[in-house]
Parts: sequence; C-alpha cells; structure tokens
Amino acid sequence: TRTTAKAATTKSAAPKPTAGCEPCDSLKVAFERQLRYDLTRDEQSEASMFHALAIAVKEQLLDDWRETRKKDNQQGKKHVAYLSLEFLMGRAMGNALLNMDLTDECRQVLNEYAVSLEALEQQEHDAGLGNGGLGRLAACFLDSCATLDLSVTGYGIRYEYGMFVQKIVDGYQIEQPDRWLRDGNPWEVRVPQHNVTVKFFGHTHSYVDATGRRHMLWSDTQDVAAVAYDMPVPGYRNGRVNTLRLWKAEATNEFDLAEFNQGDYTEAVAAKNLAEQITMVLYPNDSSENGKELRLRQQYFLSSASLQDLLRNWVAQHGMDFSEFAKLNAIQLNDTHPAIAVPELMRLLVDVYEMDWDPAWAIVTQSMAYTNHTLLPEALERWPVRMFQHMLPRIMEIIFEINARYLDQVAHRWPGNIDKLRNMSIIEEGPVPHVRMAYLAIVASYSVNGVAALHTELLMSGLFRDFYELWPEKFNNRTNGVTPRRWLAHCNPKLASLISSKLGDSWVTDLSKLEGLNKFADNKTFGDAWYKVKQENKAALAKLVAERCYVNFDTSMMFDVQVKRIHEYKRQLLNILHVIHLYQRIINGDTQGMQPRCVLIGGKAAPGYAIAKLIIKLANNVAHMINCDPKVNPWLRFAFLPDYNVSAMEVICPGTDLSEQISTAGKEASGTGNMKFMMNGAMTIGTLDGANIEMLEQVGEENFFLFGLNAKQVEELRRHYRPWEYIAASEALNGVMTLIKSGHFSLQEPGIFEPLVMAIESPTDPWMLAADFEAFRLAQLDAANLYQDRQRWTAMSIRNTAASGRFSSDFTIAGYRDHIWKAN
Ligand code: HBZ
Repeated sequence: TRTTAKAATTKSAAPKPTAGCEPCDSLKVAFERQLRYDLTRDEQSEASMFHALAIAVKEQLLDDWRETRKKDNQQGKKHVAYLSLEFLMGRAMGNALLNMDLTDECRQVLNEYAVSLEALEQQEHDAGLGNGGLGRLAACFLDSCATLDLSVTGYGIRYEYGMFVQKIVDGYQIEQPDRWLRDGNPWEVRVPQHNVTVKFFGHTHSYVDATGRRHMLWSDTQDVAAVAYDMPVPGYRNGRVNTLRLWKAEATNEFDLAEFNQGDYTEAVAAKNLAEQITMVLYPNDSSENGKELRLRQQYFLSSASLQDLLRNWVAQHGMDFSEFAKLNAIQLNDTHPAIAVPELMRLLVDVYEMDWDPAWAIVTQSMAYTNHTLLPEALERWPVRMFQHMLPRIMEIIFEINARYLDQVAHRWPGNIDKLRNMSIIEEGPVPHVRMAYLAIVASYSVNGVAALHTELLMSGLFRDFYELWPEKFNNRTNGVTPRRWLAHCNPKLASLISSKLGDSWVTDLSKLEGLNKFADNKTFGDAWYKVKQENKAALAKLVAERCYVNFDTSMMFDVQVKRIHEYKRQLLNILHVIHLYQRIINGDTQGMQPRCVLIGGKAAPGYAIAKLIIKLANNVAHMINCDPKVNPWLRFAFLPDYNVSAMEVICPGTDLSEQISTAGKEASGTGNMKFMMNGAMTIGTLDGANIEMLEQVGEENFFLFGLNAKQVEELRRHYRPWEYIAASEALNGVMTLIKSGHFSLQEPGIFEPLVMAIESPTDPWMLAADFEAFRLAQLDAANLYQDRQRWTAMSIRNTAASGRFSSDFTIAGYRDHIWKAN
C-alpha cells in the first residue's frame, strides 16, 4: 500500500471527539454527505469525488486546527510569522492523508466507488504560488514546523493565477495563465472577520498635540481590503495544525471615493478592479527584478496585512503592552521581497500604537530575521525612491529616518570614511536614487542567514562584507532541507516501505536514521529489492514522459535528469552540449562500450528571459533530431518535459538514476532539488556549488560524480578567460560547436542559435561553459561506465539515500528554532 510510513498504532475509523461536542462525522460519512448534497457538481466524476474527499479530509482536521490555535494563544509559546511572497505548495491531498494517517481509511471509503485514491489525487490542481526553490522551501518549512510542533504561521498572497502553465509549441515556450482556482479550492477557509485595510498613495502631515507629542497622519489614501484565506498545515501525526494565511485584495468602500464624489458612480465601482489587481498574478521571475510598481504593491500589501494581523492578535491577548512582543514573536523574511515589513512595523508601532521611536526600533530589531537566497547582483531588489514616495509616502519617510540613525552608527565605527557611508547607505545615490532592500533588511534584523555553507561564506566575504564587519554576530548559516514526508514517504512509497522493512518507520521524523541503510548497501538481496523499486519508479517516469513528450524512455537505459528553472547559471546548455556530443559519437559509430541513456530536461524560463527561452528551443530541436533517428535511438533518447512543477517532481525524483546539479560554482545559493534526488537514491553529477558541497561531504567522493572549477577558480579565471582555447583543446567540444554552427539543429530557422554560440565563445561568459566542458564530459563517462555495474551502482544509490538525512528540512528548522527563533 502507499501508507508505508504508517505509525505503529492502528487508528480506529471513528474520529476523536472534542470535549463537550458531538464527534464530527467519520471520513466516510462526511465524504458521502458532501458528494450527495453538493448540487454544483456531478456526483460521478472524479473531479467532484476529489472535491468531496478534500472537504471531508479538511473536516477531520478542524478540531485539531481550532485546538492548536487556542493552545498557542494560551501557552505563551513563541510564535513565528514566516513572511513570503511565495508558497509553492503543490497538491495537498496526499500529504494531508499521510500526515493525518488517514490513507488506509480513505482507500476503504473509496473501495465502494471503484476509483483509486491515486486517480482522485490527480484531479487536484497544484497550488503553484511560487517560482522555484525559494517558494518550495517555504512549503517544506511549513511542513517541518508543524511536525516539530512549532507555532508558525505562513503569511503569503492568494494569487488568483499562480506560476504560468508552460506549453511547448514548435519547440518554443508559450505561457498560459494558471487558473488553479477555477474549480474552487476545497482546502481554504475564507475568514472575513480577520480583514484588515492596507493604505496606498495619499499624503503625510503631522501635528503636535497638547502634551507636545508629534503625531503623523497619512491621509487621502486609496484603501484596499486584505481578506484572509486560511489553509491548514497538519504536522506529521502530532495533532498540530498550523495555518498558511493567504491574503486576497478586495476593494473597500473608500476605494476611489474621490471619483464617486464627483458623481461618477459606475466609474468608481469599475475602479475596484484596480484594488483587486494586486493579488491577481504571481510575478514569474525567479532571479531578476523587473521593478514593476505592481510588484511593490504586492510586497507592501502582504507585509502590512500580515503585521496588522500579528499586532491585532497581540493586543487582543496582551493589551497595549508591547514589552514582551519580541520575546514571543519572530518575523522571518523570506528574502527581501517582504523587507518592507521593516518600516511598516515601525509605522504601526509609532503612528498607530503611539510608541516612541527607540522602543519601537528595539522591537523591530529584536524580532526581524532575514534569509538571503541569492548572490546574483541582478536579483538584488532596489526600488526607486520616487516610486516609494508616491505610493507609500509615510513608509519612505520612515526609511529615511532609519537610514539617518543607522548611518550615525556607521560614521561612528568608521570616522571620516565617506566611502563607507555611501556604500553602506540604505539609499543608493545617483541620478535615480534607489532603496536597497537587502541593506534595509540587514540593518533591521538580528539574524541574517544564507542557505548553504558556501553561500553564507560568500555573503560574508563578498556581497555583505561591510555589514559582516559591523555586525558579525548577526550572520549565520542554515543549510536548506526538504521535507521527507512529501519527498520520500509520499512520493516514493515503494522505497519508503523497503526502507521501513529494515529500519522501522521512525526515519519519517528522524531522517538521520537512514544511515542505518549503509549496512545493507552491499547486501545482494537488499540491493536487488532496491533495484527493483528503482525500475518500477523509472517505469512511472517513462509513462509521464510518454504522455507529455511523446518520447519513449526505456527503463533499461540510464535516466539522466535535470529539472529546475531555466537559467544560464544553472547551465542546462552545458547539459545539452553533452547530449549533442553523445549524438555525434553515435553518428560517428563510436559506440564501443557506450551506456545507453535517456536524458530529460524540464523547467520554465522567465517570460522575458530571451536566452533562457532559446535554450528551451535548442533542447527541443536537439531532442527532435535524436528521437527521430533510428540509428541513435538504441543509445540515446532526449526529451524536454513541458510544465515542470511540484507534482511532476514527485514522479521524477523517484525514477532518476543520475541527477544533474551542474551550476557554475559560486552561483547556486543552495539548491534543493539536488537533495530530493539524493534522498530517492539518485547519484549526483555536480559542481562544488551550493549544498552540493555538503552532500558530497556526507556521502563521500566515491559516491558522487564531482567535476569542474570551484568558486575561487571561477573568480580567478574571469580575469583572463579565453573560451576558444578550451574549444580548440577539446575535440568533443569543438565538434559540438561546429555542428551547432552548421545549422544542423535549426534547418527551418537558420541562425537562431547564434546568440547561444556567441555566449559560449565570449571571453566575458560569466558561466564558463567551455572551461568546464571537458571535466563534465569525463565525469559523465565515469557515470556511464559505473552504471554498467548494476550492483555497484545500486550500492552507491543506497549510500546516497543513507547519507541524505542531514537534508531533511526538520534538521534545518531545528536550526532556525534553536539559533534564530529561540522558540520552544
Ligand atoms: O532559493 C533559490 C536559489 O536559487 C536556490 O539555490 C535555493 O536553494 C532556493 C532556496 O533557498 N532562489 C529562488 O528560488 N529565487 C526565486 O524564486 C526568486 C523569486 C522571485 C524573485 C527573485 C527570486 O523576485
């Protein structure tokens, strides 16, 4: 069965009653009631059965949800608000059933309906409220926080449209809107009584009252209502249900009152659209800011609504005494996207709750913590001061005040050093002054963390060096992790059950237990069972590839996979060059000893990122050439998977032999896909980048295909990089470049790949593909040769899973709990 991670105790079918109440209906009764009385849906369809089941499952957790809230309010437990513009949750059903231990009961209920649980699960639309790693990390963290019994609320935006749906037409990426809410979202609960109002535009002025105190007024604003939609976050079999609170923007009566007063009633009502636009769509950029005004509105909307919610809750429990606020609250900023929460918290404390600046600032700096997710300069957020002043005049005043006070500190530390002041100022001077959001976040936070050891080192020695000098105690590393519930127990039930047959099932909440697998790594019987599971998972992946790409993957071949956002630094292009090289070998009859392989690439490109889109086109054209050639087919197959998302990964990572983690060293902050593959027994071919380094440390070099320049070498080489020398020196790379230039992959559209060729051959290519190609080719050769020794490969696969325990997000969150949040 799929519930491989079942707790030792068997659960009775009857739900547990809450004191003083009638017990809620059983899953079966709730499901059947829902199915029968929901007249909006056809009783027979899988879609309506999914919907009814989800409602019934949600009902099962309502008592625990309410109890959790009550308990947390009463017990003086530290609360953490995780502020993030993205929560890439994927589907909720399988995970909820697993965590609540309802999978078996659910199967019994469905028995009478001749429909499988898996079929119903497929009906759920992914909640794709995120771009990639950063958003998925937030989702894994919520699962771990609930499982570790922490009182954590995720605060985000309820985008009407999540990450776009990717279609491939003639090899090109086409974006379509993701209408994930079109059939309703059975998990959410709308909570209109928790509405708050968020202000935009308008003017500020001040007055002094009779006691001599100055008051700031922000008036003539355009107000937007933030309506809370709550999603349950159940912990793993521990009765805790935390909340993911997503805000939707709605018009208020005050909105565009001005126009209404001029008599234009219908215009005013139509203008409500402007308010509702704020939460309409997720920005699909994963590594660059396009500086759109609407994005800043989203950021402020989320930050203001969430902080108002927190403070209102605080006042309801403690009255106007904020002296203990920072002791009982932490606010974690998921990158700088919600960093505007810093001046907003000041505004609320000073303007609304009438605190003095200094005690208010003390609260801010004792409760805010900031996580950085990137070193790429183009991803650092900067907003024009002018835009701020117009949209959020009061907020801009507060930022100036924060900056002035902070620069005094800088001046004190480095007397007479004008450069330091200029370089470290929150305001970047110049023809168009900007607010540097990362600096704002650092200045206000008591903790600044990177997401892998190398990344944190590079932050401290590079990007944020001055700040590290000023406040070394703020900086710390928390290497990312992924939740073993979704990424092993749920997505790979066969492997989970094989593991449990040897280790019991306590690994689900203590992943270090997987080390126990090492002693079976060389056991023939266990290895055969492990191999059999991998083959079955490869068959499931092959089915997905057949359905979505119309390409036949043969499970006897090696499955070589790279799925992640398409970005030059992640070097999908390096992977494609290698595929072309294999193709050339085959065409030239050089197949002696060659290991047949199926290569899969998947991922979305930001809609405005032309080179990334061209890489997708190249992948598709190369795939077409390879798959249409019967001579090549026995050795090599290549597919580009459209619309890669969380649910696709749940099929992909269990069925992968070789995981590609080949970014230019120093560029990938951590990576988290790398960890999912490792946990599911894939071997990694990778560079010394991000968390790869720590994975390598855990598993040992003999179980990892390491290649390429390290971060220091990359920086060193930058000054005298001559890619043509690497191309000339490598027969393989030279052949590949010549073939692309010949137009072999662009017969219909001559010259379209010219920009890619130019990028590779440019001495300023920051990604240094040419420099790493030979090392990559040799590492690939190693992997291919090793794969031919099935027993050895299997032993290495087992050792990878065994060494993956450190990359459970439970471990990461225990680190946040103990070292950042100091939570109980
Ligand atoms: O965050 C990723 C890093 O690239 C990856 O290395 C790391 O593992 C992961 C979790 O820490 N960063 C992102 O995913 N970034 C974004 O998605 C992003 C989204 C909106 C932006 C900028 C970046 O405006």
